[in-house]
Amino acid sequence: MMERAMQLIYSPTSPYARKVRMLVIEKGLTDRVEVVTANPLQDPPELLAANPLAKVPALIVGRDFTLFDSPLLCAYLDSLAEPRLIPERDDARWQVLRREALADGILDAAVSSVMEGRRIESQRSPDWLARWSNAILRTVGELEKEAPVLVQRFDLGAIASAAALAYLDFRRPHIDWRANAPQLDAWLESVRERESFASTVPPAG
Ligand SMILES: N[C@@H](CCC(=O)N[C@@H](CS)C(=O)NCC(=O)O)C(=O)O
Repeated sequence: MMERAMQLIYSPTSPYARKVRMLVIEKGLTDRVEVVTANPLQDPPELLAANPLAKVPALIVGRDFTLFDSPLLCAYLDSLAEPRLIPERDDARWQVLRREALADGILDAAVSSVMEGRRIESQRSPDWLARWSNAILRTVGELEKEAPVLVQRFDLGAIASAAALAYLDFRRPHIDWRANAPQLDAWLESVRERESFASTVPPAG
C-alpha cells in the first residue's frame, strides 16, 4: 500500500520553510512530502490546526501528529532516510546543530527587522533595528570562521547557512554582510547551482 504523503505547510518567502524544503530535496524525500502554501499572517485554519503558534513551516505527519519549529522538522525528516544531514556522532552532531542555531539566529534577527520595518514609522524602534543588525553582522562573522567546514559537506548546518545568507540578500540587502565574510560569499555562489537552492528561490516582492 502506498504510504500517505506528509504535508508541509509553508510560505514561499519564509526562510525557515526554505531550509526545510531544501533538506527535503537534498534527502530525496519529495515524494513523501506534499507542499501546501499558506500565509501565516492570515491565520488559515489548516495552519492553526497544525501549529497553534500560527507560524510556518509546519508539518502534518499524520492524524493527530503535527510538528512545528524548523529545527524539529529538520531533525524528524532527517531521521527518515539516508543520507543523514545531522551526524549521529556526538562532536560532529553538536557542531552541525550549532551552525544551524547560528543561521537560525540570523534569521530571527532579520525577520524581526523586516516586521519592525512594516510598522508605521512612529512605532518603529531604531534601537532594536540597530541591535538586530549588529547581531546579524556579528553572527555572520562567526559563520565565516565555519566556512572551511561548510565547503566540505552540505549538511543541515550548510543548508541553514545558505537559507539565512540568501534571506539577507532578499529582505535586508542594505546589510553588507559580504564585507567581512569573503569565504561565505564565495561559498554561497557555489551553492546557487544546487537544485535544492535554485528551486526554492523566493518570488520577488
Ligand atoms: N522558530 C520558527 C520560526 C518560524 C517563523 O517565524 N515563521 C514566520 C514566517 S518566516 C511566521 O510564520 N510568522 C508568523 C507569525 O510570527 O505570526 C521556525 O524555525 O520554524
